Amino acid sequence: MVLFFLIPLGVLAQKYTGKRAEWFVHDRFGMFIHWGLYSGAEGYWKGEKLRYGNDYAEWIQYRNRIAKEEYLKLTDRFDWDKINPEEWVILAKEAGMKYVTITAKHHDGFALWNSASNDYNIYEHSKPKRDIIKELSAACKKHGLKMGLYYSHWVDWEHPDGWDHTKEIYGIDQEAYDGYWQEKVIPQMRELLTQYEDIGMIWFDMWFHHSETVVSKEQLVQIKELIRELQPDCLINSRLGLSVEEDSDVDFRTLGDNQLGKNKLEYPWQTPATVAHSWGFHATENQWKSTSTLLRSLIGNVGLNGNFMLNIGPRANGEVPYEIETRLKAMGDWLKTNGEAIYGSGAFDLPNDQHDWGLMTYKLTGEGTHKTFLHLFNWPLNKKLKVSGIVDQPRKIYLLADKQKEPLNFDFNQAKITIALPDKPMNQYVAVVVMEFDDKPQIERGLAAELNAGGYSLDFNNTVSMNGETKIITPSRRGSIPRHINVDQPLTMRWNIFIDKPGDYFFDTSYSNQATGSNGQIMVTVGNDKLIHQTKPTGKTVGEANNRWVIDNFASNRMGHINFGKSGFYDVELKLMSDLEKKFKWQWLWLEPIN
Ligand code: H79
Repeated sequence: MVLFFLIPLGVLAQKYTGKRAEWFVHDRFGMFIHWGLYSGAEGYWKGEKLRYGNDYAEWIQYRNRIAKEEYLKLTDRFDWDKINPEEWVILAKEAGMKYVTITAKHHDGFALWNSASNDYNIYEHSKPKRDIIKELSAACKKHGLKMGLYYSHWVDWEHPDGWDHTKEIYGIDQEAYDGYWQEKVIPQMRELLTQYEDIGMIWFDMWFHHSETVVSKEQLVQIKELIRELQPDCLINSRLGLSVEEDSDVDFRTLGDNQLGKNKLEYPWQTPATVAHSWGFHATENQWKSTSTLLRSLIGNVGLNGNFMLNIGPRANGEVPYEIETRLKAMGDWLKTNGEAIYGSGAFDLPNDQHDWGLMTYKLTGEGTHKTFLHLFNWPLNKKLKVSGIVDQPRKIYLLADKQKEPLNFDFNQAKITIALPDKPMNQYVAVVVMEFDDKPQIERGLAAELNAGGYSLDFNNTVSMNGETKIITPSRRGSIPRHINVDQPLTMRWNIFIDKPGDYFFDTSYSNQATGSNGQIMVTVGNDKLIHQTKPTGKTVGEANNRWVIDNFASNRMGHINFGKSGFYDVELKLMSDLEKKFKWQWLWLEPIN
């Protein structure tokens, strides 16, 4: 008898997902493993540290110009009896990760499996003979995780005709490169795709489009077709050297190393990330990110429809550094309680970073419930949580960590939901508040959110319109000169705000005026009310002592106050006008109720 189980996976928020990538988009979180001969060097060679500020330990052979024969001697440092890939898989599972991608062959060209086509592999050089890919594949199967394989196709420092960056000096022959391709890359890909059952993804690592490299489009198409022939469901990432836009066989886009998402995308994408800096184990690694930083990266990516693949660099005895293990386990604990906000969740319609209390994710469940997840990185001092921009009333609000789903009291007013929070969050790192809706919650676009402690910060980030051509000057001198605009022509900006509590609000504005008297005018208009401010000199300030670090001061100035007679949407208009000769620089507008 065959039993069918219907598992509600949730209807994904993300559009344009190819069938193949559905599991990937749903699962959101995976493990990356960098492990190979370099793990035995630990970032040092003959007493010398790796020769490059970008301290990637897996690059030691290239950076420190190590000859192949000497590099291979690193096998002596491996504890072959102790290494157990199943432990990595168990850790991934404990961390709430759903797949494991290992460096089957990194740039050094050394294969972690019994490769019949090339004897520069672990099986030939370990004692007892080990086939790490086979062992990892079995462990993944046993524990229900998918296995992905990193394969360095472009760079190979072992094969005389593979690419290494020195060939920019000495030249490379296209025909010879194709020799490498046909005698190493293609046969090894074939082995990987046929010897180890289902492969979830092949993760390529060429961080340039092929047109900027020695690799030809034909060579990439050859690989791609081989994958599609042997494992039609296997995912391919964009570091193959082709973009998702130009080739629908490329299943997801890989951003730069440790590059987090900025914008919501409608196709699958991913950030490969490290817990510290290096990918391979490095003896003097010291840039450990905190657990909450890692969680914020995961949540932030999911809130933009992205994925997160977090790396471990085990040692030559197989051990995972304690700093990594503890963080991964803490993330897993958090996901045990809050996984619903990550797995099968994606971007909500409001900008992900609209609120100062944290980030949002969203899902439509299999039962037809719409859930918005509010991820709070700090429990608000006033025990209130303000959500701006949702114009439908939630049917229920509760803490995701609360098994009883005890409803939280809230106030709904047109475009503002104010939630009464309990005294303490129910878990560490990040607390998740769930808002449930019967229908997809509608939103008010372009609303400048009220800050959680009260007040509205209005600037170029949340303006709905800005007329007049101007350039936003990015922060300089280590941020001591903040982001601003030069008012060298009249400018008008507008914001859309929602006033929940009617009453008197004061308006402050920040600018820099380096003249001796007034050098312009700032005008705010709300309906029939106007505030006019003549700029005052703001003087200068100093960044650090004894550094000749003099900065134009940006100072907050009171403009006056305006009465908002009733609750509702308001249009705030700002006009900036400098005097002909002496121009001022403008930064922001702030309004806050007068208690
Ligand atoms: O396998 C790992 C690395 O060995 C390999 N890809 C990851 C997954 C890799 N090595 N180099 N690169 C990727 C590209 C490096 C780009 C860099 Fe930068 C330019 C590193 C430093 C400058 C941009 C800025 C990326 C990091 C900082």
